[in-house]
Amino acid sequence: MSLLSRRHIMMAATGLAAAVVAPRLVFAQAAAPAPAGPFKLPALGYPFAALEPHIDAKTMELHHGRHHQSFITNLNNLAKDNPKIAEMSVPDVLGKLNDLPDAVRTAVRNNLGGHANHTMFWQVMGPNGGKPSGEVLAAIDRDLGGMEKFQTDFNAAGGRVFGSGWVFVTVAKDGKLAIESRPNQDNPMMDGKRALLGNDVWEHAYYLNYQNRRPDYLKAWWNTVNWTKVGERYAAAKAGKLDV
Ligand code: MN3
Repeated sequence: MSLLSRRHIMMAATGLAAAVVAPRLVFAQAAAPAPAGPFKLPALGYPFAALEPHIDAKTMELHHGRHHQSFITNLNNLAKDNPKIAEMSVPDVLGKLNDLPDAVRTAVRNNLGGHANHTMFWQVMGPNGGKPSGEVLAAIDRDLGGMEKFQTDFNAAGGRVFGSGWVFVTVAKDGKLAIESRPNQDNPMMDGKRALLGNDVWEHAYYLNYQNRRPDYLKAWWNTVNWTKVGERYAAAKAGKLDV
């Protein structure tokens, strides 16, 4: 066989191999994105590594891209037969879970609660946190006994969550703050309140870096809090305009 014809056969074989492989690649690429739907994963707003060393990049990548994305995917599937969960505001759906059909109530509670909790979580963190000031600092002094007591009490409440859940600072309709924990993906909107800020104490939020040392994670987390954003959330909550 001449060199030329041998090359020809090899090229043909390569082409054949590419033709066989190509559809699988197309399939893999098409399968990866979330199914289309009204719910979208909110952008993180900062790089995965921005909160290091307090929260490592891998934890952030998995937490945002896998855990939060799974709530979005589930919500888009739920919305196919229950479009109202996307048409109504998040506080309206979570505040009236009893209005939902029995068959989907728990799934909406978990997945829309999870979506709301994580959307808030990404917002209240950031690389340039600053310090609390203005009205939110005054409210912390008034309702939570000042910053030092507030952080001590919040960490203690987060440590007491048994299993999976969240520790929040809630805002009532009159602007009053309180430290409250919730199990699973429950959110203060389910009780007509709003989360000013909150920390995720599910193990996936800290296990890669802190393993069983949840108290260390709770302490370090304060270094990630974006107080500018928390101040904005407090103003929005008082104005009745905090939707997530
Ligand atoms: Mn989480």
